[in-house]
Amino acid sequence: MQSSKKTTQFRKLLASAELEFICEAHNGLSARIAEEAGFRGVWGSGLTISAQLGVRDNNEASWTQVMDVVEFMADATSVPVMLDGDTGYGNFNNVQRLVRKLEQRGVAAVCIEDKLFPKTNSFIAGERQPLADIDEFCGKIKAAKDAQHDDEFSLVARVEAFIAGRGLKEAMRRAGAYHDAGADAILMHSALSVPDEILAFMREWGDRCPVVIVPTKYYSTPVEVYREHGVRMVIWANHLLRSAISAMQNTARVLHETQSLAKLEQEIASVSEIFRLQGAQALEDAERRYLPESPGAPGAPAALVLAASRGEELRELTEDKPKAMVRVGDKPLLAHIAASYRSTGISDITVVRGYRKEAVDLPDLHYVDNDDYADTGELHSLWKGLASREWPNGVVVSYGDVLFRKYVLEYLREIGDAIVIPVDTQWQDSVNRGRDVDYVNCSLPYSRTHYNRPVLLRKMTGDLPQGEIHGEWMGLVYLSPAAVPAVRAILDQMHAEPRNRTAKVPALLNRLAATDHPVRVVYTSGNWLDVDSLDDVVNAAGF
Ligand code: SPV
Ligand code: MG
Repeated sequence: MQSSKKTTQFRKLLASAELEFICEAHNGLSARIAEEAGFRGVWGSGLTISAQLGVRDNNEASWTQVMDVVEFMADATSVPVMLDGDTGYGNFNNVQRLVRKLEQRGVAAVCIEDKLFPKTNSFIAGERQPLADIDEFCGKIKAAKDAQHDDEFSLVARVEAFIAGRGLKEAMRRAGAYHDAGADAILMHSALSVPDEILAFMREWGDRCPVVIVPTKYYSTPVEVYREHGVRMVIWANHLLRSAISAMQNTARVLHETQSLAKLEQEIASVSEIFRLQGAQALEDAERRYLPESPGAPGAPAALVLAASRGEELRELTEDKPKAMVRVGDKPLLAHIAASYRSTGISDITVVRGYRKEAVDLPDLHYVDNDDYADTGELHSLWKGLASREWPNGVVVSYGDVLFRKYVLEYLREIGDAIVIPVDTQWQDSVNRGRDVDYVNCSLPYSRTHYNRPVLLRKMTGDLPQGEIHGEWMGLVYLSPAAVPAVRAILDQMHAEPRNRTAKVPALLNRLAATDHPVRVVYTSGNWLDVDSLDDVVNAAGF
């Protein structure tokens, strides 16, 4: 349905054999939220559009200001929007211009009501609800229908007879006249807390043309009743704004009272959810398509990401793809890692893939395959990766399941040593998490006062006695241009020893430390995440 013109989509809703529901929205964001929830149409409510502008529902916002809002709503959605056009903002002439402008801005339908400009919201004081002259209003309807260029644009005529206390006879008289004047549907409104007026009208009206209702006041009636009486469309007319108001009032109050974000953070939408709703991912994709490939910062090292293993611990998530391609938030883990590299000017990124290698297909990355992934370890992938090409500017090696903040990369390169690893002093956090941890013992423990003394790796292993642990390796290694050939030579030696076939990267780092290749340690604190469990996948989305 979504592929047809919005005016056609709206027509189909009016003609549907089912009872259809459309939902209020008051700006682009709320319109998108309504569509995402599944609504096949959006109501551009006069009440809530004016309210979100901070003015009354009395035509205080000019019609062009309303038009600007409804244009954002139409742009933000692929389902049709019907604007609540109040009384049409003037006479027949103003209605004609309104219809043409709505068509130009992608709005599928307009509803106009038979009251006088400036109107008053239907739920405010019945005696202040003077009705329009029937013939004058019929002239507006005819003018609107004559003005539309697209045959499928819909005009809904809203009858306010019940709102003005004029009863069923007047409601019938008006609905009949508006139908004869060419309205595509009748919106019958009622301010009672029971649906009696609406149901009485439906019994008299039959199925002469589609009827739309707004059960704001008679909200407790089950929708089945409307279905049985032949109502075609229900408008939930103000509920997104009302829920937003409650949420905002609570947030503002708690923030003001507690001066703390701690409690709220869990309750409110994340910043990345805002980005998602704004369509940030589509822009990122477009940048890759339309912007020239970033040459990377001059002299920047390359990156080598080891992503050949499946990650069994993520169970069904890794049935058809390796861990590196599991979605975290809006994109695969590997895309987050590539973005971290690119943000520091590292754009030459090579990925060693193995398990389900065909699923590792992000653009603008280089690939090396470790087809022996099933019975080899990461050291084998590293050996293959380093052997695949030259690394004239050096290389940062990392894992396909480790997220890190970009400052860590900058830090590694700034040190100036040939081989540098980051070590997290917050290693206690990892105890009892039941995952593989690489504990590190160094030449000096972390010291706040001697933070710039060079520290070297002595030993890295998962079963270091607690008293010897100085930190946890973060899974990154920087190799300077000069270090690369030396490391490759050692990897060649290690590769020749069969027991190293399943070895991991710490085996190399221990070998380097034990031979004449100092491994410089930089102590850091947090700011990385090893995705080892389903919980980690969820946490990583907020990283
Ligand atoms: C609106 O949503 O602005 C409406 C419906 O016109 S009501 O507020 O019930 O009048
Ligand atoms: Mg209104």
